[in-house]
Amino acid sequence: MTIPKTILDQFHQHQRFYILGHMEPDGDALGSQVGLTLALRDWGKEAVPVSPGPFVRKEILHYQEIMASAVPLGKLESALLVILDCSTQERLGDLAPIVEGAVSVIIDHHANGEEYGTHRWIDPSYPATTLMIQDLLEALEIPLTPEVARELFFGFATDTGFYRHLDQGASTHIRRSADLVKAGADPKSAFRAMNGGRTLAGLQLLSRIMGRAVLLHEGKILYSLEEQNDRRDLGLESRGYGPPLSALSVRGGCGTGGAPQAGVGQ
Ligand SMILES: [Mn+2]
Repeated sequence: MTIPKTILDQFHQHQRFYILGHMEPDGDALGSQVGLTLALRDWGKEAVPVSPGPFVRKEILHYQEIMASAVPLGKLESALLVILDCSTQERLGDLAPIVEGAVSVIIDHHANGEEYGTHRWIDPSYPATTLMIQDLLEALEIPLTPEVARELFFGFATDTGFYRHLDQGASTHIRRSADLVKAGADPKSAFRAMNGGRTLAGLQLLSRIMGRAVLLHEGKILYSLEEQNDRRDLGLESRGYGPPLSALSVRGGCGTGGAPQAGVGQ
């Protein structure tokens, strides 16, 4: 953990924070945003989580009501913009223009991002942005409450596919996740939040998609498609089946049986 001192100074120096994340938010973006927001409030600061949405993924729909959708421009002056899990300015969607002229801190674990913002802490060795927030809170000596721990664990769990995408080098990360459980996170509830709420129609959609799957290039690529009529036929509006990556892990393809990586750790 090497958090640039300039980043820590920004948190000490500001009183008002807007906590932003990428568009089409996932558990890591939202868990980081809400976890940091709650922790900053505990620390005596003003913090508002802001998301450009849209809220598509089933496991995060409940976040929509607690996220603001815009930053009031009159209040931007003297505030710090904290942008989490967002590798490019463009991924902020409608919120992207407010970065110009504001003081911002970018905290992200994507390796392939672009340089934007005022102060940057980018570290691809982290499997989730929530773990960076956990280290940040420790460096700022802000204690982990059960609420904050639950948010951070949720992001960690979604970005690691509930530990599935971690390898032998991950012992430190796993130990850090144990600290979250000790502070009040509940793995069983997080797993249920990630995977619960499936409908029969959602599974039938997945069944259609799997029925069309084809292996190419000696098993290195598995592709399938969803047809335009599928959702309408089944009366589905949102993506009710969850990311089918684990379902796409097959013998005879994809190297050691791991799922194709598209969409993992976004
Ligand atoms: Mn992430």
